[in-house]
Amino acid sequence: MSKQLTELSKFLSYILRHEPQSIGLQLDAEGWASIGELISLATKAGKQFDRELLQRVVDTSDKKRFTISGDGLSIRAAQGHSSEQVSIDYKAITPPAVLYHGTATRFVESIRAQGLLPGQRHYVHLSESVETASQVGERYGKLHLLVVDCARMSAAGHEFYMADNNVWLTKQVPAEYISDYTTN
Ligand code: HQG
Repeated sequence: MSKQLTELSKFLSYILRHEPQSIGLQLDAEGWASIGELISLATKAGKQFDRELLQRVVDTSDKKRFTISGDGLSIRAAQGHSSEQVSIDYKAITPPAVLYHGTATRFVESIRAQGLLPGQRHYVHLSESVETASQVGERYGKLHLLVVDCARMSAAGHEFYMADNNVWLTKQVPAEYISDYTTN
């Protein structure tokens, strides 16, 4: 991805996940923003781009971070929200028996004590593949991979959701369902 596209992707993540009000944008509860309004408010705030560039960011995003609505008029971040404007009505679905979470070694002691908490975001993010979980964890330092026992969590009544881009979400993961990833 070019520098220009990466920069726009980061701007869109910031606006559509965290701080829409910083440019005067209102998202609906499902996280959608009007593309026309987004472009005009961003331009006023000094960040200029057009519909074509926006489409290129959406199409080339490695994690499919953004979704454009069927009518082509709206855009939302698939997951990762912290904004109070957003409360997506995800439908609970049955998760695979296990999911993975990559984190940094320095967080592990606290995770063992408190479980996985969403922090600023609305949900804890989990991955189906060890590879994706590894990439997520490596962003914060030395990687530590955790395995979440979703079968047991599900049986105990915890709900799981899947974002538009196949990232798994759950409110939190109590410590009893977390173990270290081992290859043997
Ligand atoms: C950790 C990226 C201490 C948690 C990825 C993580 C993802 C705790 C960090 C998405 C804890 C939160 C989300 C506890 C959790 N004590 N640390 N009790 N519970 N943590 O960024 O899952 O590239 O909010 O392990 O692909 O890393 O931005 O969550 O290390 O889908 O599009 O606290 O962000 O997407 O960090 O990443 P984050 P995450 P993008």
